Amino acid sequence: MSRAVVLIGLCCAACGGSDAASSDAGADGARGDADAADAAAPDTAGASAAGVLFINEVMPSNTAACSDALGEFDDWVELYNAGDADLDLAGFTVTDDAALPTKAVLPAGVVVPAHGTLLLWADGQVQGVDHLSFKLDAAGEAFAIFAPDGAPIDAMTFAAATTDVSFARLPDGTGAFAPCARATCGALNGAACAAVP
Ligand SMILES: [Ca+2]
Ligand SMILES: [Ca+2]
Repeated sequence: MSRAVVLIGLCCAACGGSDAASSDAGADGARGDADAADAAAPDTAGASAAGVLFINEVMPSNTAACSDALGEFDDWVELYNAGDADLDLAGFTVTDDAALPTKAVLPAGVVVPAHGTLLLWADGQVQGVDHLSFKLDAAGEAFAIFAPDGAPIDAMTFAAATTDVSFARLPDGTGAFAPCARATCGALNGAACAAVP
């Protein structure tokens, strides 16, 4: 509680520095006057993800829809952040097994941008922070995501999948899952999935 510390704090508060923003995680009430530094700092509070973060599209059988950075056509799950702040998913868990909610723990560096999407590759391969330790079952199963404290964020189940046809929410985030023959990997489902041939 030295005088120097107090002065530094006042300085940060006065200039709206990012240090102040990062120390008050979850201070959603202050977002109204957030500056550029605040907007750039992902929100790591699990509670803020509820009702904002959604499983948006899944593809359990992929041979031609889209490939990962290594050119592999693997299973994938698309997350959608309907909120106004980026969501840092470090410590969140995902699973395809209701009995194992912590099957895969998302590492640092997994961020879903505000009003944007993030693709997670369910390929069982060690190829980056956005690759999961398990694959999806094209015969049908489930996918769910939980906050670091175990609070359920979103969950869905899917029936047997047709190759290169995803299950996509319409509208994004809130709608029901329906087969989508024109999958939108990492992009909003929008109108592309509206027409099923
Ligand atoms: Ca892969
Ligand atoms: Ca999509």
